[in-house]
Amino acid sequence: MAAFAVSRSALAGLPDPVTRATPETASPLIPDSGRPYTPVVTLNSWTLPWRMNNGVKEFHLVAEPVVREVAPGFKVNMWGYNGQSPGPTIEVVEGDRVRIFVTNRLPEHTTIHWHGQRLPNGMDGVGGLTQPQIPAGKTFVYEFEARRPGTFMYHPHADEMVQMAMGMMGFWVTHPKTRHPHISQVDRDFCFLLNAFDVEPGSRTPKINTMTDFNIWCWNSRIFPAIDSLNVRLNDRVRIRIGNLTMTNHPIHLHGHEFTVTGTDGGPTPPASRWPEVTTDVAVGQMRQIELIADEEGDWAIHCHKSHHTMNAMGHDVPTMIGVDHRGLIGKIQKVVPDYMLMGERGMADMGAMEMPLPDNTAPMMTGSGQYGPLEMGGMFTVFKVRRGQKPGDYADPGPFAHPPGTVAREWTGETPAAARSGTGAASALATARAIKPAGAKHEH
Ligand SMILES: [Cu+2]
Repeated sequence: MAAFAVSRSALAGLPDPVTRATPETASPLIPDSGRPYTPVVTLNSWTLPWRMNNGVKEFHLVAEPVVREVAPGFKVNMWGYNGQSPGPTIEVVEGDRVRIFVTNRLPEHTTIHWHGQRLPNGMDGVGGLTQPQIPAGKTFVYEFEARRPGTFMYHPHADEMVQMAMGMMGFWVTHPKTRHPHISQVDRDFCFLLNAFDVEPGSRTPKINTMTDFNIWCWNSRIFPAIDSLNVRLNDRVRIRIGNLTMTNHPIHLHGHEFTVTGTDGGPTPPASRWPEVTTDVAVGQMRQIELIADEEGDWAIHCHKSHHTMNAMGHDVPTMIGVDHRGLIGKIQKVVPDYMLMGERGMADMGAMEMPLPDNTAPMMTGSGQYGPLEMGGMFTVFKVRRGQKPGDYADPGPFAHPPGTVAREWTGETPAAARSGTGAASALATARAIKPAGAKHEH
C-alpha cells in the first residue's frame, strides 16, 4: 500500500496522469498545442498527452505495476508506465522545453534515463551517478530542451536487470522544427520497441534473472498474431522506427520492398551514407529508422529473421524427430500413457494447427491464421499491408489481400519435367577420381 501513498495534495500542480487500459494501437495524437508536426503511430500503444505551461510541455509518467495482455488469453504481470508496458510514446518538437514529472508507484526506487538525448548531465537519469534514486511513493521532475530531432527511447537506470525484464521502457520521438535536409516527410510513421520476457508456460510473472534464454519475443510487449499490422496506402512513403531493449540482436526483415536506414539513435544518417536493404540488424540498445516507398500491393511479412524469435514459449528439450519412424511404437506408448502425442516426425508444422491442451494463461507456440491457413508463426512477426484503396490517414486493418487472378502460387497439375540434379557434375567427377585412384594409394597433402 505504501507504493500507492502519493497523496492528492502532493500531486497538486502536476498534470493529471493519463492512463490507458487497452493494448490496441491508438490513433495518432494530432498536436493541439505547440509547434505542429506529423505524429507517429505506436504499434499496440499510444502517445502521452501533454499540457503547455508557460511555453513548457509538461508530461506526467507514472511508474507502476501493470497487467499487459501480451496476446488474447495471455496476460503478464509487468511493470510499466501509465497503465501499460511499454509506456506511452513521448512526442515533442526540436527546441521544445520539456518537463516530465515521474511518479514512482513501484515497490522499489527507480529513475528514467532518456536514451540518446542531449541534455544536462543531471537530467540523464542514472541513479546514484547523476541523481538520487526516486524512492517508492515519490515524484521527481526532469526538465531539458529537446535539442536534436530523432528517434529515442526511455527506460530506468535503476535496478535495471529487474525493471527492464519487467517491461519498463517507452519510445520517444523528437520531430524536426523545420524541413531538415536528412529527414524526409512521410505519409506514415510507425514505431515500436523490441522487448523480451521469460514467462514459464502457465505462469503470469516474468522471471527477472534470465540473461539470454527468454521465451516471449515481443514488439511492444505483444506477440504475433496480437501485434497489429502496419496498414498503408499504395505508394505511401513510410518510416518505421525500431528500438531494441532485449538482450540480443534482431535482424528485422521486410518482404517485397527495399528500404534504407535513414536514422539511428545518433540522428538522421546523411543520404550519401545510405544503401538499400531488405533486412537490418538492430543490436542491443540500438535504434534504427527505416524508410521505403510502399509500391507493391499485398500482405507483406515483416519479422525478426531469427526463427526462434518468431515462436512463442516452447519446451527447450524437444528432441529432433524428423525422419524417425515411430510406426508401431506410438500405440505401445499410448497403452501406458494415453495422452502421449508424437511431435515432429514430419517436421513441426503440424504444431501450427494442433489444438493442444495448454496450461492456463499460455500463448500457443506457433499460431496466427491467414486466408490460406495457419502461419506457424508467433513472436516478432506482423504484416505490412499495402492497399490501393487505403484512405490517407486511415490506419484500419483492410483485411486479407485480394490477390489478382493467377498471381498466387498453386498446385501444378500438368506434366512434371524431370528435375535436373547437380549430381551429374561434381559428385560424379569425384567418383571418377576415386575410381582411377590406384589401390593402396596414400593420402597426399
Ligand atoms: Cu529476433
